[in-house]
Amino acid sequence: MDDKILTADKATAELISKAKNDGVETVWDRQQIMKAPCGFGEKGLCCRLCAMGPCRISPTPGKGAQKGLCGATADVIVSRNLARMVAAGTSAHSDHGRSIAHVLHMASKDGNYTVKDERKLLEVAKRLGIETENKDMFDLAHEVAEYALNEYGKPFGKLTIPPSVPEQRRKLWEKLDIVPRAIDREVVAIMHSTHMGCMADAESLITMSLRTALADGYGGSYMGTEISDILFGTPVARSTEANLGVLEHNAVNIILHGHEPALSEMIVLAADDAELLKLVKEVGAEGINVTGMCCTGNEVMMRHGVKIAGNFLQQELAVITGAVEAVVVDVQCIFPALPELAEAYHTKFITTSPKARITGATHIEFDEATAYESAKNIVREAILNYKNRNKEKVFIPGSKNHATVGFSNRTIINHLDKVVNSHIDPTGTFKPLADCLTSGVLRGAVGVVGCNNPKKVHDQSMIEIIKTMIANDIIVVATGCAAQAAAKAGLLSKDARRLAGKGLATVCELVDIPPVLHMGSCVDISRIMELVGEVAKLLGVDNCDLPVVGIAPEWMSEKAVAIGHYVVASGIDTWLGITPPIMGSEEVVDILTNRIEEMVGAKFFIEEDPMKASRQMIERIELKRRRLDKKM
Ligand code: SF4
Ligand code: MSK
Repeated sequence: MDDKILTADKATAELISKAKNDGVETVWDRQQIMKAPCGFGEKGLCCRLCAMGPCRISPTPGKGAQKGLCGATADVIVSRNLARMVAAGTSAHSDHGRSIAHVLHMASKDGNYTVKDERKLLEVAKRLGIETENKDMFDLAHEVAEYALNEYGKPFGKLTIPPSVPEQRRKLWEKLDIVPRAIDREVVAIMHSTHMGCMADAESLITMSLRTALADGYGGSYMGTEISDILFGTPVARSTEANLGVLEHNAVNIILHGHEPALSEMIVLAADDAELLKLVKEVGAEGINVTGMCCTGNEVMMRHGVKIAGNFLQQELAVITGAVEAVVVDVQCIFPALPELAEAYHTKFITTSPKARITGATHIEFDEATAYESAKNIVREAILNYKNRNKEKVFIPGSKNHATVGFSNRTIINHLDKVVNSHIDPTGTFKPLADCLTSGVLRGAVGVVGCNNPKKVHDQSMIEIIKTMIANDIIVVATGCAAQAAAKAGLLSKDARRLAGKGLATVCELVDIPPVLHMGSCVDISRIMELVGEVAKLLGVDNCDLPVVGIAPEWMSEKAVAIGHYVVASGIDTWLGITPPIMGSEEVVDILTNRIEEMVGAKFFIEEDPMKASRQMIERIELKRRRLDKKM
């Protein structure tokens, strides 16, 4: 590997060097071996949907093949490929939501899973139109779970849209015929329409993609968040720490990686089990240090303050510290490279889900019916592995930062109510926030979300963008790996107020919040959608009228493509910091970055330079402010 700067994070840089010294490979080595990505694939121009192909369209208009064997043009091929990304992303989030709904369905008083947040259960039941009077809490929980599960496959009708969506937006979706039907149906509809010889019209495919993505944002993901809150508690503000420096020399280090909280919650519980703590002593360790990575990390960080070991591109580096007894994974964002890497150290790489089995892993299937016992077995494996740690191979970086996390919407409202009329007359709404936006004390809000991608310097774009936003009095809400980048850079600490403009710093001081609010995992972007919708409703406008934008500066996953589509369909301009595979079709680019605005009042911006993207976002926020002023 040359000496190119690969990361903005010191701990990451130190461990990339250690990897070199240890003679093990990381994503950055594989990137170098891969050389430049395939030019056709990069532009979305290759099609392998049938066995007459694969076909690829020349990226130079008028030169070389301009159509596939069936006559599919670049516009058709690019839009079909993009629609399939939306379908895959939607299915990942929504299947996560489904799993959590199944867990709620098995919740019971004395079982492994119970109801931690009865208030949330009642709120969700109410929004779904389920009678709550005189019902046993668990009967109600099971009814909510059944309702949720039916949303996936109901044969008739439309998805139940949450009340946070402003009336104007709901009507617009109806007019455009993009209100989703059953969640699974929308995914299947895309898979069908993109089958060889079916839909061959870019605009129609993009419209379908919007509908499918809305099934994710207001269906699968939304329920993933709400039901997790019911089961495990709605997050409240709490302190934690982030970066690989949270690993401990004398403890059994366990990394939880993936997405679904059903497993990680149980591991956190099992790590307190008296029998296991006795075993810890027997193996000569001082304790069990459970830490998180990616979104399952966010879930347990929000609810228990579990420390974050790192974000997406640090998953291999955690193993390379030589200090991790077990990496325990469920689904999504897990490198298949991990088992081989773990072999080079003493780390046990443990898969737990039948949805994500990985060759070379130790598979301990996590059974929700016997969740606590399954979790104990997994933790026991980690403890027993402590004796195999080779102290000479250990390097734990010193870097870690303090963070305040746990900003669910209820927590944000509680904080807002601490100020205006505080205890005397709490608003119980986002009104104080809406007032700050209309008065101009806060210029706007930006959601910074999404993954890391080795095409960019790790974490750098996210950090630069967040710093620029808060300096310009724009409050930041963050989820996923972007939130973890912010945590590692100290931007989730109250101390980061010193980097904020005067207006934002004052608000943060009064409300007792950091300038960047950690709102959770990737499915928790539903929290952001709810927040935006509620503020719009308070002001009597649509989402697209608010000075609010979203950005995924370093995205990589298909889930991010689905998210981008539902955020834009919700009326929120969305910046992509990595160019999506659409540049092979001028038509698709024009629809997504231009004409779509006439449909839904928002569009995509593609800008890889974080400073340019920041300037564009500020301009757009100020434009929206001027328009909002005229409306008010
Ligand atoms: Fe080629 Fe058309 Fe088949 Fe795609 S669907 S592989 S463009 S023939
Ligand atoms: S974990 S989807 S790398 S944000 Fe949600 Fe991080 Fe992206 Fe996975």
